[in-house]
Amino acid sequence: MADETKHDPTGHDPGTPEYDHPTGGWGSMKGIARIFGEERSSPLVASVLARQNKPGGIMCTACAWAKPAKPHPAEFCENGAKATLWELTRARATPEVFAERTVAQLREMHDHDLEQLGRLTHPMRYDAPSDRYLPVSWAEAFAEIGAELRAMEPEQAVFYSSGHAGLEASYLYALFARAMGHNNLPQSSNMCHETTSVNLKSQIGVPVGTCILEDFDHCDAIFFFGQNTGSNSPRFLHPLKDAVQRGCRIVTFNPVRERGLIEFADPQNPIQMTFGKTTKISEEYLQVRPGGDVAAIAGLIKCVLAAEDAAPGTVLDRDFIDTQTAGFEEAMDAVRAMEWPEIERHSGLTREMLQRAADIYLGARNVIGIYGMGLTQHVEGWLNLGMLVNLLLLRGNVGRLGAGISPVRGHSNVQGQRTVGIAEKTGSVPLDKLRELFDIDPPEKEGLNAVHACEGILDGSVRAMVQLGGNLVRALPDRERMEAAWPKLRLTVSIATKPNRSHLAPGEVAYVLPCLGRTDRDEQDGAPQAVTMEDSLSHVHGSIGTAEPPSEHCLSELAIVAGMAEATLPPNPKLRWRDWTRNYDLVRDLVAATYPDEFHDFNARMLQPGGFYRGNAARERRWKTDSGRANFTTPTTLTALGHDTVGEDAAMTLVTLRSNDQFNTTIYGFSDRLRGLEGSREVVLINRDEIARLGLAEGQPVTLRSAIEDGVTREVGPLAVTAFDLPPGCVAGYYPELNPLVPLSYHERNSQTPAYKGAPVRIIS
Ligand SMILES: Nc1nc2c(c(=O)[nH]1)N[C@H]1C(S)=C(S)[C@@H](COP(=O)(O)OP(=O)(O)OC[C@H]3O[C@@H](n4cnc5c(=O)[nH]c(N)nc54)[C@H](O)[C@@H]3O)O[C@H]1N2
Ligand SMILES: Nc1nc2c(c(=O)[nH]1)N[C@H]1C(S)=C(S)[C@@H](COP(=O)(O)OP(=O)(O)OC[C@H]3O[C@@H](n4cnc5c(=O)[nH]c(N)nc54)[C@H](O)[C@@H]3O)O[C@H]1N2
Ligand SMILES: [Mo]
Repeated sequence: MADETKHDPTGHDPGTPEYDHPTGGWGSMKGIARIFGEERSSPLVASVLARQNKPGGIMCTACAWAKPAKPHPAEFCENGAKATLWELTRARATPEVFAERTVAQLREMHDHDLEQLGRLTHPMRYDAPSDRYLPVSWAEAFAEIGAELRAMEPEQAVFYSSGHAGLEASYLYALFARAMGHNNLPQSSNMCHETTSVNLKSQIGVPVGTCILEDFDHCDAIFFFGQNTGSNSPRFLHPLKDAVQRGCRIVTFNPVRERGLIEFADPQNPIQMTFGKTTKISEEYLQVRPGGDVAAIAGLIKCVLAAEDAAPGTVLDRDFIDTQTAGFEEAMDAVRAMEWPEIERHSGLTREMLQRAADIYLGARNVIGIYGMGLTQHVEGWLNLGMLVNLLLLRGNVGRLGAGISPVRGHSNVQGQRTVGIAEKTGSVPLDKLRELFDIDPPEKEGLNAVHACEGILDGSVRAMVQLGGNLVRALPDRERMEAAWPKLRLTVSIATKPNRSHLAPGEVAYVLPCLGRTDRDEQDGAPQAVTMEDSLSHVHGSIGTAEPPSEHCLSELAIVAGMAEATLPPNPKLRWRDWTRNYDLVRDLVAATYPDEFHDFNARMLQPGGFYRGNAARERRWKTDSGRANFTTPTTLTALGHDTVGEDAAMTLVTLRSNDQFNTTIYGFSDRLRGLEGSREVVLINRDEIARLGLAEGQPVTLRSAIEDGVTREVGPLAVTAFDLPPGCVAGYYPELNPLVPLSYHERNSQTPAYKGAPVRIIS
């Protein structure tokens, strides 16, 4: 089925991509300037950007990369600036804008144009007879949402959050769910790093990475798997560049040659900017096949074991292995049993390439392993992580300065929301504390994650979906099935800054509630309020918005959560929603009372330069695992894919990518500058030899069809065949356009993270 939101503003034929310029540099400045022009941002922009990611300033609304204690003069990147400008637009999606269009007409608009309507200004309620959103008062909205939620069983409601909202609103949102009687608190990380939260926990006892910024000053080598720094966490390029300049060696595994990991021109460095001098980032860039990291790391481990066999007692950290780990022998036996031809076939890399990479590992005293969606969004994602942890454990590269594992998180507060209780699993939530603090009876039963919530929407057992940020209808797998099921929900509520696709699949009772963004001034009782977030490296920062709010009717996320909670729950003198809304310090006191080890003196510490560190047990070699040690993982297969790719008739592996011009489902524009792809997102990228092998021609329109046969036909097209430097056997294209091709059932084994990087598809010409 063709995507109804096709959009090619320039009519440009994507052709063959060529981009050989470094990341950063003047190109990134132009990217910012274009959004600046287009977005009609307010004149405040310059002052807001100047405060971005500085102590006491505004923490970036885009990614979760760390905020250093000593920031650069401009501590923001191209994409962080775009996110800020997107939020500071002067365009307004007013009731008049909604009055001019039916929801059916809005559905004809491209996602890019939909968000371009601007900031939401009024609470809106869907009116089915006119097929329009009409303005309502906050009092009416809260009263009806409360009545609807009270009328259903608590477990029929799902409270989703995208990782934007601050720790204060998030803490109250989770409290609201538990006071109501459910743990249905799925989060964007269910589609993202849930693989990390679940599997790192069982492997090394923590659900997050072990590194802090200081480690990047002391590492000798970095092994980089499936994370596109140049587009998705560009500020991380600074410590990477500094590390390289001090002699650290970087090895990258990625099917795509991502510019940011090849070379970098520092926009903060006038000499690099003026003379075009750049820093080469990766010493070895290995174009692994999608899902081939298991085999690639198996190859590295075999090389390490061979080195130890050749010089016993000199290579492995035996003391560490013997005293701190479990499962070494069994895991290593399984790796030794793997044959090189199989390793080469699955990884797409030669033994020589892997030996060169292993030599870098062996030559380094301190090694950091970095990863992103390239490892997590696979059926056997647990094994991707398990193999990376195995590699690191062999030489004691976890829990000491300059070494460790570092997942690069997505949304700016995605990690923190989990920390303060947004969790469908109650294991790490101090329910007793909640009982004691609030006289409530929080349920112990595990709630629904994103995939389970979708199953509930499909089978009718879920009746309400509240979204604190985000755009689930676009972000989820199996989009066509989910979009069709959404309107059967009794209640849909979206707390959002801008209109998006999820608003166009209204439930029987549907509200879109406009909230303040992080850049906006948030005053309560005449006093400016701060909100807080936790970065990828577990540091917590305060953020204070200063921009004029888009309308007097926008409420803060915290006020909206509190308003809904008050309207839903029976009166309870310990649930002081109104007081908490007036003063966020009180909410931080609650967070501190609930999590005293990590958040003591929260109010006093939140504006500390560089943020305050929440600590990490694995970093101190305290292993909170079942075995009480760091666990080696025994590999059971050589690929992270859930399907086979051998044989003439084998399905292709679909990798869904983010462009450099989007933040998740928010499409800023149509330039994927760093990959040399311009003009259209309706493309399927294929290796040139594969195009010939399959008898296709460049530019030819084709349809992709899912190769999972479960009675559902999943197709997207037409997509223009575009030659691109990729390993054989795979195709790539853009998220979210290709989401209909990923079945809901095709997910990581332990965490149900959708396998967005490894779904099997066929090309239909
Ligand atoms: N500008 C911008 N910044 C963002 C976002 C955004 O959309 N735009 N999104 C935010 C969010 S929520 C997240 S989670 C992060 C996502 O950031 P990343 O983790 O970088 O996620 P992706 O861009 O989806 O894919 C990462 C890389 O994985 C590679 N890859 C695909 N399959 C494989 C594989 O099997 N093995 C290996 N080794 N590599 C593979 C791809 O080529 C790609 O370079 O970024 C955050 N930051
Ligand atoms: N095929 C494929 N699908 C994927 C992925 C992939 O790599 N491939 N990646 C997955 C990943 S990693 C993630 S995290 C999810 C993302 O899924 P989501 O987090 O659900 O989606 P976003 O696109 O980040 O949400 C964008 C919307 O958030 C709202 N918004 C923006 N700022 C704010 C704010 O400050 N407050 C509030 N309340 N609302 C705000 C705006 O209305 C905007 O339209 O997508 C997943 N889907
Ligand atoms: Mo994400």
